[in-house]
Amino acid sequence: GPGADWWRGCVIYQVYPRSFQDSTGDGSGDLAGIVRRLPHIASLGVDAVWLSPFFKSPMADMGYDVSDYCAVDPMFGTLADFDAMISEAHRLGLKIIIDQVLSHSSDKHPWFVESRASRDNPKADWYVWAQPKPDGTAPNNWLSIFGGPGWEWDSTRKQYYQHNFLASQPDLNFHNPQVQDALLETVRFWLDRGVDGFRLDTVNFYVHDKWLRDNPPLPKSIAGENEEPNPYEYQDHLFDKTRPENIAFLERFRALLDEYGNRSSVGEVGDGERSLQTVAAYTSGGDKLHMCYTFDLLGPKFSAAHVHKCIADFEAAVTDGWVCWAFSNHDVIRHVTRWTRPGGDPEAVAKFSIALLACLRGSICIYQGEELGLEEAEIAFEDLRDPYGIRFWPGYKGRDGCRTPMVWEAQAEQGGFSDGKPWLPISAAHRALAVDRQQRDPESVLCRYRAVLEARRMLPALIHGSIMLLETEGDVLAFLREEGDERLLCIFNFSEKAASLPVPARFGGLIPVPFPGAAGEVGKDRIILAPLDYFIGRFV
Ligand code: TEU
Repeated sequence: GPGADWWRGCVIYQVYPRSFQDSTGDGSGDLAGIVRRLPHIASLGVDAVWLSPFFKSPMADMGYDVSDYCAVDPMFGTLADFDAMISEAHRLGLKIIIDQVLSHSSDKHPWFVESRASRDNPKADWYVWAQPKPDGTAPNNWLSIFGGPGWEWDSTRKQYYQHNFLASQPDLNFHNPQVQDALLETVRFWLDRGVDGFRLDTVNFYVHDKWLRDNPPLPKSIAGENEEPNPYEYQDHLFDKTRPENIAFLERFRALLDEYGNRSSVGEVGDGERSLQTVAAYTSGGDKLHMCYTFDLLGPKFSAAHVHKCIADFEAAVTDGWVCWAFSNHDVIRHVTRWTRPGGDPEAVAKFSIALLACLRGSICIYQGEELGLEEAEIAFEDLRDPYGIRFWPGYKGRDGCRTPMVWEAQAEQGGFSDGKPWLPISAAHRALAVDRQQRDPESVLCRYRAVLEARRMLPALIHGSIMLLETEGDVLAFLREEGDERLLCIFNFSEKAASLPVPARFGGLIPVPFPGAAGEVGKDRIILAPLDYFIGRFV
């Protein structure tokens, strides 16, 4: 139907519901709070909102442990609040994308409660159960991403069950078609309520190795580098995720979405070095996912060479598929903190980053608070809520530093987020950057976000044009974005030093495009860029 391609090149705003706006004074954000703040989201000029989970949950992993896929957790409100949110979002021209955590459920989900009750109940095979080894130990060497073994002993069934994350997040058994059917029914439930799309959590973790084979031994090169090696590096039972069963489920999922029309999906693919092959397998052909994102730009690397490589690798690997780029989300250190060099200016990094993100080929996703240029918050151990951080502190401090509440009013005690005590403390540094203060300052990061996203909307070549990387010298990234007769040149100077590069003359005359914050200068035959400066030009 018309507008069915809205997701291609769209701008998504990620809301972490617990930390967006509290409307009840209990210190946790909720759906009614989101409704109140939708005008802020709309004012940014984004197309869609992705909501992290608000489903019924014991909150062991902050909602990524679902105990009822078709209910709103009372902490967040009711289904009526959800319906009100959808209609208000639609009235403001915003699509709603919800987060489906299908790979695992909570151990409090009735399916798991039934499954663990005996070895022969109707749902006995809905999770990944296995016999211990003869010596009583776990069936194989698989590990949990959140630390420790990937198996938990159950004293009733006298068997182990598998989990990739917490022991309270048992892995659903996708080899069982009934499990797939039941999960697709929950997807249908939300489609019927009018959601426009889905973010699929850990979409490459759905199907496990059905022979439960051991992972290969950890290579010395990895074991040597870290004291506590990242188990990702050797979770090979997870990693053959281009396997046919996973693809077949995604085809079923897509067929369901296509019954409705104008819906979209974005899969989270964390698959180490194989991520791009997985993205290609999941997004090609137009009959699986619409788009995926990887962790490529969610890490510490900030250089022209790194972004160049990410783009080049993506374009080479995924010829028929679509990416959604993000620099920050609820799992990683905020990018302004990751990317500001010692002695550097975080505000400059925030402004540079949004210009870069807006020029990339793909859809783009911004995470609540990044439009304020927020840095990672410091959290004391006593205040930690993330089980992953509690487990690995202080080597890894977890994800609470990027999950602290939004700041709306600089003068209000809790930044206007809540009348009660927020579930995570609000940093003083954040309060100084509150929305109301930045709103009044045309030079603020917030105003820059609005202006950059508006400029992107005015330049269709940035939304769906092709991309062609150019060779440069130094810490400078340059590429062309082309659509129809439009040919744009985008140049970003990542370095702390001024840079200059020759005007690529073979494309005709170059004139600067008025793009917010772009200050590069075209000389007679060179373009000159100050540190963290960028230039957008048009060949005529
Ligand atoms: O994240 C999957 C994932 O890869 C994370 O475990 C990631 O490695 C970690 O957060 C460190 O960056 C998804 C969700 O986004 C995350 O919040 C959940 O905890 C996880 O799945 C389990 O559902």
